[in-house]
Amino acid sequence: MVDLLQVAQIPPFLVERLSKEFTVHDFVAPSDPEKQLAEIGSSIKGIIAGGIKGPDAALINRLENLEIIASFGVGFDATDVVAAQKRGVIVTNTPEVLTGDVADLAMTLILTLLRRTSEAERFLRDGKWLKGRMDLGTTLRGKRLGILGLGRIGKAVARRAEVFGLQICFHDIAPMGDMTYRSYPSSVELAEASDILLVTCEGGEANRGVVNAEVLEALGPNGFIVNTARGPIIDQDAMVKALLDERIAGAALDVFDGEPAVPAELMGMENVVLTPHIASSTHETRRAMADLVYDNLRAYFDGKAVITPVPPQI
Ligand code: 8YV
Repeated sequence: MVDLLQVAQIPPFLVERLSKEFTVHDFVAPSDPEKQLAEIGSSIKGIIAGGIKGPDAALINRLENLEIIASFGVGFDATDVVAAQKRGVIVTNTPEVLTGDVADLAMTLILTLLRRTSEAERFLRDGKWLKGRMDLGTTLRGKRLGILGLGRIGKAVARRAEVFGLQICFHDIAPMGDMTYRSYPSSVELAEASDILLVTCEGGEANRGVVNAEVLEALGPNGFIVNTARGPIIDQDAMVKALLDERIAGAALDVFDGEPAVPAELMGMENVVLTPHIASSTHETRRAMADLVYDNLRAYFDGKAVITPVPPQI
């Protein structure tokens, strides 16, 4: 059986399925990685990675017989794709199958943030309703939603958001051709034109800190920020500071820089909605993602073309 190295947590049912046809070596939290690699490193032909945890260049280059990295997630920033592709190692991800659920969560966060439903539930459970009414929320209708990164997920959110009466605008580095939504040439200009700034662009070094203090300043004291992409895209310290100083109105975040750790300051803020990276976490989507990881590996080791290769990054 072909040897695979599992470097990230994936659903147990996927490990079980793969284990029937491959030898899966658990390398998620190795107690002695050097020893384990000395024993099995040369036999490893495939890596199973995750969206948040993937192999770095050192591990990729250490595995001399590595041929494929199958990542459980659409974002592949955790894997050093350049190091892999330089060596001719194929990398696959799980696009499309999670788009709908991620877009649904983005809408959920926007609604929760503006209509204050998390806060409302805390208000009720804490018995505060018995003593008075809760403060008012903000309507979605007529508000401007600025989408930073109008890819598959950004477009899926835009379609949903239109139904709620939001006006869509965006900034993307890729040319968008006949797009009817208004485009802005920079993140700052997009933020200036937005009531809600939604981050749906790719993660990775190129986009680290794209939403910086200047962008948050442009969003302004009535502006909300929502992130379903990757934590490091937002300068987290700048965002916390902007929230503390009331220079932005609120935030809804499914991802964090350094997750699963979340800045303590955010925990106590009523105008902040926090979810533990659950955008693709439905039974149906996780099954579909798992099937795609399996199908990519099976296709590759059967000598066929993989289904969802990550495009060349070099
Ligand atoms: C997953 C994700 O939670 O697809 C992605 O890029 O971030 C999420 O769908 C993650 O990949 C699980 O490893």
